Amino acid sequence: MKLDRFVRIAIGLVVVLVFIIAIATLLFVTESALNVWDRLVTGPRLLLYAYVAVMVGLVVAATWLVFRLVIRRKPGPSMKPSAPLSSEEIARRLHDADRDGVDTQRAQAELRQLAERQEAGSVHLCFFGEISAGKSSLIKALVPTASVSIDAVGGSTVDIRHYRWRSGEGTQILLTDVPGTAGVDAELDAMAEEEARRSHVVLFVCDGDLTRAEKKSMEWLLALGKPLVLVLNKSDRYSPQEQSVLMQRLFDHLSDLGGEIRQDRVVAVSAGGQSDVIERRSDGSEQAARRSRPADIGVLVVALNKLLDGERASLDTKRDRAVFELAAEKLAEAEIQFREQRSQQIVRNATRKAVIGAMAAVSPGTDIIIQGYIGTTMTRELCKLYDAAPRDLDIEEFLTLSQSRAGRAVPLTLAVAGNGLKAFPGIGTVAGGLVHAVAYGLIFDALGRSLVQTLKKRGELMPAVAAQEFEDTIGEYIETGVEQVAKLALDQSPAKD
Ligand SMILES: Nc1nc2c(ncn2[C@@H]2O[C@H](COP(=O)(O)OP(=O)(O)OP(=O)(O)O)[C@@H](O)[C@H]2O)c(=O)[nH]1
Ligand SMILES: [Mg+2]
Repeated sequence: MKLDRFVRIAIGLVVVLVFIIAIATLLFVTESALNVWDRLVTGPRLLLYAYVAVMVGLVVAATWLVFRLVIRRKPGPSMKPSAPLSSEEIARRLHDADRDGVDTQRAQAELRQLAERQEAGSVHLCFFGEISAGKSSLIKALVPTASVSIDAVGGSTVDIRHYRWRSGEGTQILLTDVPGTAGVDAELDAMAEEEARRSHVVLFVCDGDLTRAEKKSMEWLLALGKPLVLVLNKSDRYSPQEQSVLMQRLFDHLSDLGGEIRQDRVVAVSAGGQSDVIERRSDGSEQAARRSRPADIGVLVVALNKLLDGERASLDTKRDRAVFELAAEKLAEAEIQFREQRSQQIVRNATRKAVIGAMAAVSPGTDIIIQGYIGTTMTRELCKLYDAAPRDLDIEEFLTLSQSRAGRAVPLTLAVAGNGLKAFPGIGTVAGGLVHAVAYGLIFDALGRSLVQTLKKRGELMPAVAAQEFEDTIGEYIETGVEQVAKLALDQSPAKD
């Protein structure tokens, strides 16, 4: 109780003292300021202006410094574009990526192909649908000379083929036959989806009510802004009543999924195709034969002519945008790959430097310090790679927090390092310095790899979150990294033989 009272009296005295100092300082500062001001207003004008200018300059400089240190810089708006991609925007992104060393070839190829198609000026229709819906048969019905592969067994089309067709109005049309989706090969599905995106109009071919997968594909295509005609093929298999019920259902699906509510966007046709029949001859013997079914695609031709007649310019704009988006996606994929490789390089570099530094130390201590040049440089480079713009304070805080986490893991790291080195034949008794160097490298390797994971997930450096990720994953990373780091240390070690 006595001590408590003593503490309170002491605090009271300190408060009084602080107040006295504050009042004295205020008086002193005010007096000096007024003195200076009096002298300035009575002195030459030029001196007054110069003085005020210097003061303003100092305030601006201090504000800028505080801003840089404390306020988080947000990544540029280019990260989340809301407006549709323009050709200038995609060209700018490609240029920047090229400059950074990203492999932009696949994205460039999309734009090159688009330019060629723009030049040719033809309208591009893509037949899209599940396997065996009758896409190839429809093309055959439109272009009888086309050599399309048609088979009763699903999956007869396994690549992309183009056929030329001239519409009633004389428009040059490129018909694209693509592999059917929902087969066993996901790569073929992706191929078909890409080709659909490159086209002006998609003819979504089905042969009955839509399956769940078909509805999903259609929703996705419509969300891309792709003009779409839903074609019910094989209508010869349905009675007129069945067909009208089916058509109503398809129309409802299309409008549910956001398609244009127009009667000529859903058509029922028979592409014909071929069927295998058993023919009975006059002598009573039987023989297998292949017969062509009659085709009836008149409504489709009318719908297409109407669609191409009215909307040519807007079709071009939509197609161009879809290809820009596709190119942007390919660029994004290339960027992810680039970041993956580059981040590994940065972490490997930092690890190597840490190992070399530890080996050069005259007497290795037991403490492992991750602040300092290597840690800061690695953190900054990784943040830059992932477009995170951390404050210097964040980097420092992250490293300080990670330091305490690493400290707790040191005994484990040293043990793992020692064991890891033993796995290399001919090392003999492992020297303490080498174990220490491997442990040091392992900490950097784990720190870098965990930071990459956080940056990938969050896109920014949040010190506490990143340090937590480091703590959660350090055990796993030192186990998986030990072989590589030990090898690296042995390569650097003069006593490796
Ligand atoms: N009854 C009937 N069968 C049809 C019609 N159109 C196509 N077929 C048959 O449907 C089967 C598949 O036709 P394809 O044209 O190969 O179908 P696809 O959509 O190109 O198939 P994949 O290329 O494998 O995805 C064949 O056996 C055709 O004969 C039609 O209008 N009526
Ligand atoms: Mg086919």
